[in-house]
Amino acid sequence: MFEHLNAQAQDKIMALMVEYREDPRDTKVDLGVGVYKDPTGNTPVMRAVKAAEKQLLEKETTKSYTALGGDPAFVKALSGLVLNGAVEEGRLAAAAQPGGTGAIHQALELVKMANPDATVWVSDPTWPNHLSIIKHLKMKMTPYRYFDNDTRAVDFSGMMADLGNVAAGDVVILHGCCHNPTGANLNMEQWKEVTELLGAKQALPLIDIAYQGFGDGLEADALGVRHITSTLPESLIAASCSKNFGVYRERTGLLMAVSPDDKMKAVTQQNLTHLNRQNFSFPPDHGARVVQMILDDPALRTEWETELEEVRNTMLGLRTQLAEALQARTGSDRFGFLAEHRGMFSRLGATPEQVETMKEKHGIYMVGDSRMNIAGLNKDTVDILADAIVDAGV
Ligand code: PLP
Ligand code: TYF
Repeated sequence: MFEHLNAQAQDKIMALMVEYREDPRDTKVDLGVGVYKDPTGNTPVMRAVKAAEKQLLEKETTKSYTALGGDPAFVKALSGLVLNGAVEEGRLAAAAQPGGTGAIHQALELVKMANPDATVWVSDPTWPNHLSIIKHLKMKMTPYRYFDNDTRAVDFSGMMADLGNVAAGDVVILHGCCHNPTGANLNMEQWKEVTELLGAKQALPLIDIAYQGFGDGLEADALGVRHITSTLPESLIAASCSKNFGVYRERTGLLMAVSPDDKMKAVTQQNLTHLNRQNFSFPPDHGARVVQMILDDPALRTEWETELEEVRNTMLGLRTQLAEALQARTGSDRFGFLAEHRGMFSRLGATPEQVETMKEKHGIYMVGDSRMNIAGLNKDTVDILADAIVDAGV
């Protein structure tokens, strides 16, 4: 039987993680996989998460099944964090998922059930897992222009021109904030134009929001998703708690589906629950419960928001420091985009050869497309990176 299986392409980001671990140099710098790291290089359990887990250990009286769509209190709390009332309850169906990835997968399965002919439009570039999930589900896919390699900002006119070709019933994946891998994001005016275009085309947005709170703040990062979901009759939102709660391995996420009215919401909800049942039955609960406890308890919530703000400001500080270090070394402002980008990532714009040089010669690990995880830096390694960037001739 298994001789009929084909070899599979490996996940390049995960492969880089292994390569980094095996590098014996103690000066090495990991800018690969997208996990937040504190200045000592540790990915901490957030203070509010620890506190909620302690409470849970004391108070939890059962580990019996929850509901197929996940714990309703979690669904309410997380949908509140993302949408904050932008969509009426009577239009919002939702089901908890194993991480943001689970939510994206389930969203696309739902689309396939509703419209097997749908083309899925993805930004060029996008998170590689979008591409592999679409391929796995045997769906049609078309990229739309997104990143201008020269300015390292969004190529908005290219994006709008390409999205002008979407057909009714197609799906357009948008990053809610903190675009992965580029770090270049839509402004509010641009969100409005995209919303109008998708509305006119009768296309369905699927908003992947995995970094709420990592860009400009919890509220600011959700303005795009709130605008699009409150304006269009239908939309899908895949939310992840992996990064902003630091619960990566707990697999905590939510798929939300906005329908035009309550009748359609009821059917959509049945389909979301149905998909959970087919794929894994009950979603994981531990991370979801911890997130719900934090969001619903004012003291825990304040503690979490405070730490998230520290995380965000640390990354912003590193961005400014790196842009300044490069300005000082090159005498040019061409790396100023690093301070403009938001979230964990920036695409530096180096060639694969330059990326290789930085790895081999300087022990700096970034993804082959020159995506850097800014959180992998600290005050001391910024200068090492700036020297390497100049030395590699970027
Ligand atoms: N979407 C994007 C763009 C991401 O970068 C991630 C990252 O980890 C996710 C979704 C979902 O992550 P997870 O499945 O760990 O929640
Ligand atoms: O892009 C990243 O680095 C994160 C983490 O298969 C990640 O989103 C990377 C690869 C993967 C799952 C998560």
